[in-house]
Amino acid sequence: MRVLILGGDGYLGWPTAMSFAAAGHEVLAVDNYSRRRIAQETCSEALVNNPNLVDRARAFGASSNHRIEVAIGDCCDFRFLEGIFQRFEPEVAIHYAEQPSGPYSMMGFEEARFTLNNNLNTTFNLIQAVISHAPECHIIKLGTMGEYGTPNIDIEEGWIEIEHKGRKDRFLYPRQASTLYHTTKVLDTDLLWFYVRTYGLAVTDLMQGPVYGLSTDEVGSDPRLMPNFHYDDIFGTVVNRFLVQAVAGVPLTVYGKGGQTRGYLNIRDTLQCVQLAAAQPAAAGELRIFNQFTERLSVNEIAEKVRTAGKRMGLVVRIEAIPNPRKEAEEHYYNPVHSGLLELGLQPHYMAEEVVAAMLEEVISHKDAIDTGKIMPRVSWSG
Ligand code: USQ
Repeated sequence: MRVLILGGDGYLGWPTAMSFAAAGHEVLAVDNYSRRRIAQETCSEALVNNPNLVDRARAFGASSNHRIEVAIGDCCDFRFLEGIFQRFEPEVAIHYAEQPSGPYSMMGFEEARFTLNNNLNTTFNLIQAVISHAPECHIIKLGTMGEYGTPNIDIEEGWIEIEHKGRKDRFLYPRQASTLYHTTKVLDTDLLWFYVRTYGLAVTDLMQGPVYGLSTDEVGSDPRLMPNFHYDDIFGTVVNRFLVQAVAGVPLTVYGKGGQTRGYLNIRDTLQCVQLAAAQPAAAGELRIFNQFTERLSVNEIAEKVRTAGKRMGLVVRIEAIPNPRKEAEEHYYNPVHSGLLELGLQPHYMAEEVVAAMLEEVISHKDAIDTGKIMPRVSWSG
């Protein structure tokens, strides 16, 4: 397949590009480096200094013989994106080209405005490019489990059937996000659903939980091919942050009561899920939604897992609850369905002790690069 990856320089975009290229697909990765810019502006650089996208693609090509074509540009610029579609004629477009940080979106007016503009404009432009130039192209859109929030009822897989005054219909499951970033994903979903209904597009929306991990099969032992592994409060997801904190000897930063429960997945499983969705596409006129995670864990449970694995390796891991900088429920019901991707063939990698230990080993090999100044939360909207 001709696979277009928007946001191909990101934590997930880059490993996705390598995995599709390694599987024999023709890959074009597009990025405007906005995450690198924000990381520099907010002192949130990744643990390892990842080469730029052109250099990474060259390094991957030299070691694997698989080619990744690169285009640097902004998907908010419709003429640029349209040119990519005209030239490459993608059969599948995987959309990661969004500002992915909740905390960044809550920093202030400019950050909020950028997040809103960037995320909605890229989604809108992608839809328009597909309608105009590749109506058969399957859109795989990265959504987030955070769109649903933490309702006091079971979370269905995208849709819910409602019976009201004796009549029934099927609707998008209600969404109530807790950051502006997550809210932009809710708005994306509405945009996509409108265009699916109206123009018969084929769309898969992957409602992903927080991802963890530093490596994928294609990285091998070449640090230049590593995903951008962040441990700061802006881009670092909680598991990745705890791994670095454990290695640095800093107490694990549990926010508030630590009962916040989410659906987590290993970065290797993100790649599997996207590959499975691409190989078994949505039908024309279908908005297919999967809840993309493999296991439900609270922040306290994750902290315990890191402490236990660390102990086995001689690390003394302390856990210290700190005031929660976020406005979110700290004790809540959480029971999302997640059977769709398993039915497509997902083979989960769970967060077992040896998996956590292996990730700690990898972080230890980069211990000297840890900057403990990047660990404590700097953005708060808890009021
Ligand atoms: N948390 C802590 N301590 C920390 C960092 C986080 O207790 O040091 C808590 C947070 O308060 C939250 C939970 O851990 O309750 C998850 O936080 P996170 O930063 O790992 O994840 P989140 O901000 O929700 O966002 C991340 C990605 C985002 C993706 C989302 C999936 O940055 O792009 O959409 O995970 S989900 O959370 O399911 O919405």
